[in-house]
Amino acid sequence: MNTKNINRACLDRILEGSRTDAYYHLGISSKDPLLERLRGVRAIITAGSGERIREFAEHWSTVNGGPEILAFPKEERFVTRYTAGILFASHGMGMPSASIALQELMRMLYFLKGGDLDAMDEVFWARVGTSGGVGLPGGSVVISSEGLMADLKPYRLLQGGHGEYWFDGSFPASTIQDIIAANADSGLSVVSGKTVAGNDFFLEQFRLDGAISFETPETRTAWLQWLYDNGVRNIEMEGAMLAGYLNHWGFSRFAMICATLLNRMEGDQVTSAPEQLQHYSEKSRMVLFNYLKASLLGQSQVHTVPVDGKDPEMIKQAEPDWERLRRTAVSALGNSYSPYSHFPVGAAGFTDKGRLIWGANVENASFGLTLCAECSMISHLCATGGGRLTAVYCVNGQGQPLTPCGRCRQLLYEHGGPDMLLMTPQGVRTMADMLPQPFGPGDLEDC
Ligand code: R2B
Ligand code: URA
Repeated sequence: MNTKNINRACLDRILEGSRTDAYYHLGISSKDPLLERLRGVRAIITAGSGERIREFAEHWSTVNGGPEILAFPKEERFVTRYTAGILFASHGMGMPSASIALQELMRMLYFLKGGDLDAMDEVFWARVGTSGGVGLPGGSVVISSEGLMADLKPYRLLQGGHGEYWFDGSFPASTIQDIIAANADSGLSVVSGKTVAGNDFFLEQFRLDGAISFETPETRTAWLQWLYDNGVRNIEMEGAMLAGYLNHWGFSRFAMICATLLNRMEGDQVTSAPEQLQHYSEKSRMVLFNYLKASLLGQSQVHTVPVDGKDPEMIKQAEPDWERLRRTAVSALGNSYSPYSHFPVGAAGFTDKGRLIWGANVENASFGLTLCAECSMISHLCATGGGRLTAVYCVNGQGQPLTPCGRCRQLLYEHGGPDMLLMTPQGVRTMADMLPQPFGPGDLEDC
């Protein structure tokens, strides 16, 4: 936690008892006996709508065998519930509303944990919401890697006459990975990408259908394309502030999980039937709950290293340095030649002799002759001494794992064989998993 950024001068007086804190918008104070029952809180889950908060609390209670759901008395602004270690709180729409809820929740957490920064840091935060997809159809689930404003700059506020306060909008990468891993076998379409938070649903989301509109179809399309090219995958209204404030205090585990209601590349109006929209939002809840079950209840349904008849412990011991591979693949992105797709890809691998090799995609004006990052990595392998590939990591422009295309699986198989490990969006897999019933060098042996 970032001690210097916490307003301890004020908050410690509440702990000492010389002041009572009024969490005015949540409708409760630090003297309320109800709060005593929240001291064991392990996660704070927020959503825009109060109705969703009620549903989340019901679901979480059911998952935990039906413990009591505690309700905060005031519901005029926000709806707040607590059950089985999780505080569920609504925040309304937009950053001005959500920042009020968040600041009161952060203050309350400090009070609940008696100012113990380690205990506070163990708490997981999430916002679960809806959004407009950027190049993604309705019903996708986006786990945000970064929250940015509509100009792709981080969240900022006026600093009384002296300039601006800037906030870091990044979401912790390890939490994103864990959420993706917890959903690996869920069948849900989960992607990670940057998220833009618009201050106005219409104007700062470049809609043409508002009561006021400054855009033309051309400026709207150009903005959305610019977002897409910069790795943005969805648009909502709170994420830049949320990540900014949680980073400011230095929390290590927080995330934003939003369902897309439409593909903004195809339109402005949300026209799907209410049942369809409900079904879309339900997906983001399921993604969150799979993670909560895995991380809080230890009900890990996935996140397994494939065994392939081997002792999983042996595989774990031989675990490659995935973080080093990831960093190398991310730095290879800088060598990508992708002027046509604007979709850089980096790849990195270890050989059986411990050599680290890498490559990036190389496009061609003919399009069809484009070389994937894995092709260039394998050329690198052969050109610099060869060897067998033991572990490979490919990343997209956001540094998230990317699954090799069919052709590249064949190339990787040739140089790594069935036991080569591959990092995928669903966790580590073997080549045998990724290319079942392969054709390989062995098939030519009898010829
Ligand atoms: C997503 O949906 C709401 C607007 O419809 C807003 O709160 C958001 O971030
Ligand atoms: N929420 C938003 O903020 N934007 C959309 O397009 C859809 C939901």
